[in-house]
Amino acid sequence: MDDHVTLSFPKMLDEIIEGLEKDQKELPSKYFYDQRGSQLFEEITELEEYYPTRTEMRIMQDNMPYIIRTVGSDIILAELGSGSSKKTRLLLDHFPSITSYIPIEISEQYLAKVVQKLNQEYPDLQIEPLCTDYSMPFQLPAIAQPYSKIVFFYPGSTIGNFQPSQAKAFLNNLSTQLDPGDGMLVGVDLKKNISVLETAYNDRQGVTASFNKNILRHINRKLDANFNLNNFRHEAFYNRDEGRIEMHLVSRTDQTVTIEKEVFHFKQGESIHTENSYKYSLADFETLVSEWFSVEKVWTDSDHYFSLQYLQKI
Ligand code: AVI
Repeated sequence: MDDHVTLSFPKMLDEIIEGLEKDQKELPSKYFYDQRGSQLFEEITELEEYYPTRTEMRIMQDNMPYIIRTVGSDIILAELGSGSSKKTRLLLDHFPSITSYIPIEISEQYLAKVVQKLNQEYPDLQIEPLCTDYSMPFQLPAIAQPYSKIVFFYPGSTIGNFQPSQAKAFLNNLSTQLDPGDGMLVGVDLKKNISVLETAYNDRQGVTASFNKNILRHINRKLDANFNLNNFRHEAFYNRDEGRIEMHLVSRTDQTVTIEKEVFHFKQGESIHTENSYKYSLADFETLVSEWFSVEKVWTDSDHYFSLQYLQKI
């Protein structure tokens, strides 16, 4: 029922085996997001400790007229990883000049549900959903209606889940779809006090821990695998040298796990690295994007925890 992520079975198996064969075992963080994982992530966004979502929403609410003026009119808005499109509604409600909306989402089910709802709520909006793994090269659907520019919307600092080299490959891929003058509205989490960061990924209720462990549950369900979730504990810490929060699952004991007849050994205390969440300074982010985009405008909150940035294709 909840075959949420529409990736082919052999690809998933290959990626997982490749990650677990490394000296520092790792798993691709996209496999957090089956139906349960997407729900847990929604719960994370509501947690008191997890500041990014509400801070970004607040930045959008506080600066909406300015954002509209900067982004321009008659645009095609293409949202990467549209999920529940909560933040998009904020744009759609204030931006009558969005002529078409392209939600891009890996999860077919999520996408179908959201499109159905948006069609009811915004009957005049042309919606062209695209179901794809946007971390791989993809092509935007052709839009018949006239428009002035294409703007990618990439909120939530999901760009921080790429390593900088991956982020560059991703930006390069996006830029092939854009003409000079097109743009991107992107949420970027900023460097800050380490305790604020570590608290955000170690919430008291343990929702982030469940989200982290869900990657193992997802693998058990999709593949013939036998991870015992109780034998792993959640760990999240800020790696100052790399400028990122790292999430790991640490083996509580010496154990073996079988995935489709492949056997993996875990020593007590050995970890699987499951996610990176990079935190940028404004200058570092500008450097990261500079080959393809100029930073036209940056909006932040009063604590400078988070930024929403408008980038223009050069
Ligand atoms: C989706 N992404 C931006 C989240 C983040 O903060 O890196 C995923 C997440 N991981 C743990 N909590 C939230």
